[in-house]
Amino acid sequence: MEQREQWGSKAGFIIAAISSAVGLGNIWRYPYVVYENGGGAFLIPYFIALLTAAIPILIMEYALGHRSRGSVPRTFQGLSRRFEWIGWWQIFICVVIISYYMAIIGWALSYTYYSIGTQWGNDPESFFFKNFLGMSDSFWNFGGIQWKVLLPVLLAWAALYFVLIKGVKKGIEKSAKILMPILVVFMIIITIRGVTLPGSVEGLNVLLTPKFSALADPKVWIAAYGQVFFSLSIGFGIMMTYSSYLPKKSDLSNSAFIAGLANSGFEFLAALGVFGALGFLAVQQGVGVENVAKAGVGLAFVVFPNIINEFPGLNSLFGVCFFGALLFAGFTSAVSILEPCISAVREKFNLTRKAAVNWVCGITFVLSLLYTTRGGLRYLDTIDRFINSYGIVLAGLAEVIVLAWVLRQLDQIRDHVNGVSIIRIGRWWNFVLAVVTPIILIIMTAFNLVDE
Ligand code: LEU
Repeated sequence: MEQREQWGSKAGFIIAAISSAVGLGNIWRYPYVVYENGGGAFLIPYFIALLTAAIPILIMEYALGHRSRGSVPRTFQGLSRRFEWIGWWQIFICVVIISYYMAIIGWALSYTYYSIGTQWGNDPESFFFKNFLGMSDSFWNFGGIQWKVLLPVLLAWAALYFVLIKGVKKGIEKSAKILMPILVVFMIIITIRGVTLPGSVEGLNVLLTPKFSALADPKVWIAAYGQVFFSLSIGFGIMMTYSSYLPKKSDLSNSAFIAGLANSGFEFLAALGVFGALGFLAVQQGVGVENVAKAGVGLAFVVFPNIINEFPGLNSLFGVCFFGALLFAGFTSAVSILEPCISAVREKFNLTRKAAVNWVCGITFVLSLLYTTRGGLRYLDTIDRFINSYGIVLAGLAEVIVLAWVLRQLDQIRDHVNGVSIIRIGRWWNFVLAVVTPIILIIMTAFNLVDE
């Protein structure tokens, strides 16, 4: 058995953790989820979810991984044999997510290229659905593989494989250190340009005006928790796996606060840029923001090309920044989605890293082909909603309940965190995890199920 890998430095771990958190969720997913859940109404549940669940769970996952120094199933098995299945459930979620995540990365790669000279033409909507995805009008006519989608997806897979095979320090950490600074520059350009476009205020109003009535809707709450979990990469083993590669003496709570706040900062910056740009488009077309932002999963690939077409200058440059940001953010997150699977398979079957990477990439690659078919977008939409509203939220809930109530481990975990961290965690953390998070999640999930 090879030796367990480690990060090169503490900064390397934090950059890798942030690069996992900042992903398609921040740029592609957040704006349309905000939009579908009442615009500004979403912000209140979002911040409540962040403070009452996401950051406390992140601290817990860092501690679990750091303490066990093993894969996710092994971590749960180490707590109690009865709960190894929670680890495998989380691995399953990673497998489901990566298969569609790679499709979107493939789209982003193509669109970075199409941005040069705005190759989508005057009708980006039919370009995206008909020309690029090759979808037919009839719902049941799913058809076969769409080559235009498959090719960029293949390229993205090749790059991903290259990084993963190189290992934790030379692959994951190094790629994050190269791509994150570029991403930061792209994001700053998008945000500044987005909020300074004429009409941007209209879009920012939609984002920032709270609607308290929406707080009564369980769907909005579940969407907020789902988004926060997805965006911070918690509830499905990623952060646990990343922290399992930390050296023994490593600050945990501080890292969790940095990663959590950096991710939300990014998400918010991206949202300002995106909504500013939506306001601009609405004003250009003389309609309300709600009329331009209705594209759901396709928002980034339909509405953004429209925005770029209307741009007062440097269209191609803005396009490359936007889709390039999507591409790089997505790529470093894709790396992190596969690492828990690699680590789990490697330990379970006693494989070398190379063999584990081959198996995991091979299987998930084949699954991802589903989304390169002509019906890919439809599958993607359904699976993304389902895995977020139930898969991730329920996995997070199961984790919290088992640790807080069944195994009663919270005090030990908190001691572990406080033993290595500068910022000490108080008893509020136990209360939030044992009481607040489960109550909100159970009630909201029950209402949501009844609703559906
Ligand atoms: N946190 C990532 C994102 O926001 C997703 C996760 C599945 C790695 O896109």
